[in-house]
Amino acid sequence: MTTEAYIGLGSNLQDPAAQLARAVAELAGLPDTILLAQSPFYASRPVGPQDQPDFVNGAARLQTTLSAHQLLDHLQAIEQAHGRERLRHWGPRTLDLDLLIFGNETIDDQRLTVPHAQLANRNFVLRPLLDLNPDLTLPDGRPVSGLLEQCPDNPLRKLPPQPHG
Ligand code: ROI
Repeated sequence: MTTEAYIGLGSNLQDPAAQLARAVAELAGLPDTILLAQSPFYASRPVGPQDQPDFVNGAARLQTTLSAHQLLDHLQAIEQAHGRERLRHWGPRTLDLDLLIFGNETIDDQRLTVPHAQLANRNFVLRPLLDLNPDLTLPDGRPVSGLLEQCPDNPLRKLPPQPHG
């Protein structure tokens, strides 16, 4: 079965935009997966603890025959390869890859909550999703465009296109 999946990317350490560009290239290289599109990248102040650098965020749209859990395994392997350390909860990180949306599937188990639990509260996730697909809806039918209207506004600065990672 082929599924369209949306991945959220975030970083605020060690040249964040370059981390994201490299991660997008790595997503494009995953087995049984095609990178359909990548969003622009956006810089913003951290949501949560303020004593850390600004984040860069973006999103990628994939087509895959992997299962959601197989895809998660690959995302976690890419995070590890970027030297990810989670120093503290809601703290700085070299690379965060979140499985935001996986077709029309709703998943809630020990490893995975899809759609992502914090999606609706984070404009740095919703804005790039809408760049990828202005008509995107969640499995419960809610349009992502409506979520963005309701979402707290943390100002986003669109970055110029990055060289490929
Ligand atoms: N804030 C922003 N702007 N971007 C993120 O990706 C991000 N990720 C997080 C926390 C610390 C919650 N804040 C963030 O995990």
